[in-house]
Amino acid sequence: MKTKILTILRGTDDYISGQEICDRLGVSRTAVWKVINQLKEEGYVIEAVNNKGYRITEYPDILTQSELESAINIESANGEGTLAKKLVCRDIVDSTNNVARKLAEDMACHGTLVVAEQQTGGKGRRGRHWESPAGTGIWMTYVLRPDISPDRASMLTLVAALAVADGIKEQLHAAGCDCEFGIKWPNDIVLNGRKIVGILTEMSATPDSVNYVVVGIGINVNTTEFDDSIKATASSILVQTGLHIQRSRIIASVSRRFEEYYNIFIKTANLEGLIEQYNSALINAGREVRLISSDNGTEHEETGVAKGIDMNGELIVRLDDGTMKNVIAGEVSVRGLYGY
Ligand code: BTX
Repeated sequence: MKTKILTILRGTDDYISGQEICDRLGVSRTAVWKVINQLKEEGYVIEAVNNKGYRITEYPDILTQSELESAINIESANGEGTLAKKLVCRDIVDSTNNVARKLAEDMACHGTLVVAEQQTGGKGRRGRHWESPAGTGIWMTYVLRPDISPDRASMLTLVAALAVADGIKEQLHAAGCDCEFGIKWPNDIVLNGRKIVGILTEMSATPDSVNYVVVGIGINVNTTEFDDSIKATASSILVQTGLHIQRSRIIASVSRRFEEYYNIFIKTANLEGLIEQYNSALINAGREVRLISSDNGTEHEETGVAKGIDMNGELIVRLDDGTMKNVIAGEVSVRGLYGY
């Protein structure tokens, strides 16, 4: 009922009378009043004006079940058109990817989304650590059950990157911010040259089919302090733009975009239908890149200009000697010559 009342209230900037809420939900005035008080205790600022009704004027930046569900309901026509089909909200976990994997083993459905306020053992790629302090970031993992061959699954990371980039961009634009923001191939998301998002995809599969894929996404939203080890490269939306964007809104936008792009991807099990969009979000496109590969411990470096991705998600680079090269994610590290 809290989610339903919150959904009604956040669906309009106008006042809604207590009576209208009662009529729409078939509940008593006292029940509505109780929920309004609970919401105020959680930090919502709600104006109550005689003969007009209630209106929310300020939202707390919290990730409760009702806050997230109502934000998702408003964003995606009451839960249609979102990849966040079932929400699991936790306070502290080791890693949302670990929780999601456990739920997936227990048959959690496609579109289960695990969200936590804090991770004590946030994971990056190749065993690296992901800093996930309480209350300021988004640490979340989607459980997906795509009917594709396992060798296609890594492309889901690029689909997720596009959804995250576009979801955040939508919120930044709504707040009036037009900044240098986009994807650094294959799946880092960069704002003014700083890393603000990381994505870790893990899969359980047989040689022929995928049991499940978990896509873990970390977004530094309102974080202001970073460990010395990452200070030079990491940042947050707040630090880079000065804008304090509510985390639930970003989760709702990203989940809607992810559903849309996932459905396009799954038709062909490649990125054919998303190349244009991905390339327009790609900050490397048209810029110089350094390709660093390692051959038996010896580093090998080539430079060229990134052209964009192909339908398999490989980065097409025109090398300085004019030859074209397709770069496979994970095999070569790509660095910009213009900073991070
Ligand atoms: P990555 O291997 O690309 O990035 C990890 C590296 O990024 C670290 O070695 C460190 O240098 C730097 N780093 C660590 N924490 C942060 C941070 N908060 N912001 C920016 N840079 C940082 C990227 O791996 C994949 C990260 C996925 C994180 C999500 S959070 C939800 C889900 N659960 C989980 O355990 N992981 C994923």
